[in-house]
Amino acid sequence: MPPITRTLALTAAMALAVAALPGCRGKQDDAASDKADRSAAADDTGGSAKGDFGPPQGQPVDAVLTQPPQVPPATGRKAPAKVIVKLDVIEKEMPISEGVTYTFWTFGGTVPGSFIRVRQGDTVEFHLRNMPDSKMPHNIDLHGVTGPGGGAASSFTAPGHSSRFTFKALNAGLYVYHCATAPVGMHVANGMYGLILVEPPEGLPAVDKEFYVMQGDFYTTGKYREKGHQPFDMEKAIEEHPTYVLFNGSEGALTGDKALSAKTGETVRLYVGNGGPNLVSSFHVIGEIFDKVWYEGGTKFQENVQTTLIPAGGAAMMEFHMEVPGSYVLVDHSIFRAFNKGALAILKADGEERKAIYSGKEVDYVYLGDRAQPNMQAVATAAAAATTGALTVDEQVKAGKALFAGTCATCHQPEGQGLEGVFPPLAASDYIKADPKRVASVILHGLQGPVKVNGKDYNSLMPPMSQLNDDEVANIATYVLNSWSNPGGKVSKEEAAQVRKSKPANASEGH
Ligand code: HEC
Ligand SMILES: [Cu+2]
Repeated sequence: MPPITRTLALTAAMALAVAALPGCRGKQDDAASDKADRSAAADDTGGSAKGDFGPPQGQPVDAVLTQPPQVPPATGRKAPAKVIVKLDVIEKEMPISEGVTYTFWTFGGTVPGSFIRVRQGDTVEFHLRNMPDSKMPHNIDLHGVTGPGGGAASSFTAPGHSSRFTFKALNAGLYVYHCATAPVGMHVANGMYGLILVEPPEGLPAVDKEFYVMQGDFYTTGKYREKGHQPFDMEKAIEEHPTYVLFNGSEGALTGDKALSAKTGETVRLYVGNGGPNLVSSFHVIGEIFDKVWYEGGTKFQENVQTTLIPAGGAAMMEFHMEVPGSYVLVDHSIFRAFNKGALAILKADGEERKAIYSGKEVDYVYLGDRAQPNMQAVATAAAAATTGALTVDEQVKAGKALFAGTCATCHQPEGQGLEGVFPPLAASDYIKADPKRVASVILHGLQGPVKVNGKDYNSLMPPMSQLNDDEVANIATYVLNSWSNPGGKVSKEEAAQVRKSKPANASEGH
């Protein structure tokens, strides 16, 4: 028999055997069915039909809500309880990147919203309060709710009002919640999402560290990192062309001194959600392998996973044991999002080196980009000064230095010394000296073809860096001009904007 036919025949035989069971139960059949029941129980929780453990017992308890990246402690409960959740909707302006602000709509004042943790079988009394100074009505749809709209229909809340509804958490799992007020996409794009964990009755295995991370895509009228206040861009949102893709609602939310931290020898569990509104996340941690992934936030785990897919409006839990100290970079492996839209966070592990496991060096600027710097404060300071017209060369140089590390140093090296025969030096470059204006042009339009720098010939290609905004080009160019014995000078944001519109410089010009 060919394999497929044999499988079919077997399946048919099994179906017959199962169908025969209830009718004639001999001793042997009993044993067989017991075994079948037990193995079925092992890989089937019974879902919502088995999730009602009766009425709540004891006094009502207030849910512990935490701000990201914190996760509330395990409930530790062994019986169903009545749990009160009080969540406030707050519309507020917050940074989305250094020197860039955005009007977020939030659950609990943060993006993502407060983390909620309950136990399967709990009765949740949900209070949603919309702050009086809000401009919009809001509601909440919790994916962990069994019932039409997931709570949305019962929770429509005008500014200055509050609403209340109750649900029983029948299914264990990690669930997204979000606002579902029209236009739904806009409310979600403005940051209205978070996670609710419904623990299985026996709880989750204990780990050393738990973190709450949530991805979201954002749409601003200005370019990526264009400074100042940036309004929401509905057109870009509909086209699904995000300006930012972020973990925890702002660039740098989880880098520098806000990086997640752990120690070697510890087991880390991440609760990762994806608020969308549009993108699916290819979630990956550079330098780690997930020992376990509870894919889609469900009950079963897969082991030894590199990258896990998290749908918009979905979540996953993952666990790994930390062996080697250093920086681990959380990314959406749709990789332009990590390096050009902000989807990058850092988990820093402290501990003893373990050369037998990993002999290499710490992850460098190739992966960390400009996040290798402890922070990008200098960039924000420069941008703020630029808007008031008080920007000094010194501020530009500081900002440019931070940006250079993540954008140019890969090729031209951290001190601008270049790499002989491959990347020309920027330090004491006679090419720059011959015409300092060329720096901004080379940055924006790239350079190709033969070029002689300090007596050495190069014939290669520098890709245009037109993704940088005018501020960034001005600051990097000013930094280069004022470093390593170059002639000095200053490039303004306006000049950078002009160069962007002008035609590229020819590499061989002037030589
Ligand atoms: C991917 C590698 C790469 C990156 C990143 C890069 N460059 Fe270049 N750059 C080159 C190469 C290669 C050349 C020479 C091109 C040629 O042969 O025509 C060059 C040439 C130059 C030159 C003119 C020659 C000289 O040495 O004076 C300047 C100025 C320059 N780059 C500045 C920058 C700045 C500023 C940045 C960051 C915004 C940057 N480059 C990023 C590869 C790179
Ligand atoms: Cu809303």
